[in-house]
Amino acid sequence: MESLDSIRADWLRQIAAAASLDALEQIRVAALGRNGQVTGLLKGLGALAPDERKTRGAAVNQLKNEIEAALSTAKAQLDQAALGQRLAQERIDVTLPVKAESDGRIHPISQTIDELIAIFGEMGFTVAEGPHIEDDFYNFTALNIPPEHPARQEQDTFYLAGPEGSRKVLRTHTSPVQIRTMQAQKPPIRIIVPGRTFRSDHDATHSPMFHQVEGLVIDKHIHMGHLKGCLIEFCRAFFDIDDLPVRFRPSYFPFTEPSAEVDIGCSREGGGLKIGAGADWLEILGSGMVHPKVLANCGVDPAEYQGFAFGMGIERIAMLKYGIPDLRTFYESDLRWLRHYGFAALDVPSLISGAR
Ligand code: 2NL
Repeated sequence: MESLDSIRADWLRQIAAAASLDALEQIRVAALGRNGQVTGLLKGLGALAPDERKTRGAAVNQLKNEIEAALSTAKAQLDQAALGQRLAQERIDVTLPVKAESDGRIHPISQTIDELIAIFGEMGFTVAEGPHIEDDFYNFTALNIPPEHPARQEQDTFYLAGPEGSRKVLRTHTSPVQIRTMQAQKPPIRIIVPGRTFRSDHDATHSPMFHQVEGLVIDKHIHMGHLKGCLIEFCRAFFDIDDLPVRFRPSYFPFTEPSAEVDIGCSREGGGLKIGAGADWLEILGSGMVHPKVLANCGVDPAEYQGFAFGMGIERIAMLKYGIPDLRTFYESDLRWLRHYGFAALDVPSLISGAR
């Protein structure tokens, strides 16, 4: 009978030499399969005398175990090698620049929001977001907007049926997010809230869905000087004009006191609009010191904290900065328009390359 040692040496040599998973599988079948050599040895044990069967059986089983272990080690090595080869072949460099001929464009609304985040981010603001469907309390009541205020009328606000006979609204401004932030966080607070807003209004200069950004700063000693410095800085950074004239004009909002509209210098000579020079003024945003009632409505003590807030329409400032003449084109998904007014993927706003 062939010695088990030479059988072992033969299989281990074959296993070590196997160059593929297929070759390894063939070896396994030839050794341990139904008609394999080692299986045959195990079957032959039955014909032996009891004493011999015991010693020979232990030796054959050990041979079987050694071959199984060698097969499994060899399989793991071949698997590893196959994976390494695939990884080497399929390697992609995710840091390579986007192909110049790519047709994709960043929508001017997205680009403008990214610019706002870059500018206010430099000043220490973070971005907050919240739901589009709101309660009366967050959209109106907390903001000191009285029940008879025109904004609460059906023709201005989209009302929805809520659960159990309650009433919901599509937010008409992003202020509810600031209300939620004041309820949830202790000052100091410094946030901007860009997002979609909804009003029941549709004509050449109004869309039922549009975008706003609002800002909120709350701390112990915040005053009108902080409001003015912050918003002058913003206007100059956004329009990329260092000496852009900025004017604060008294105004009224139920949620701020005092309130101020912010205008930038421009010229309308010759029919066109030129930002940054001339004798005319252009309204850019609304602002004010947060009304003490609004602070109290959110659980912030107005005797301890003060703050300022501001808000502006994103479509409007995008149209002014990028010379887009018609509001309605923002939402038409016209690819020719997007190729003209859109931005390349790598045109990332930063204050080093300019916010454009
Ligand atoms: C505009 C004017 C403004 C605010 C928004 C605000 C929010 C809270 C408290 C106080 Cl939670 N104020 N927001 C303040 C002043 C003006 O927006 O013309 N928006 C398009």
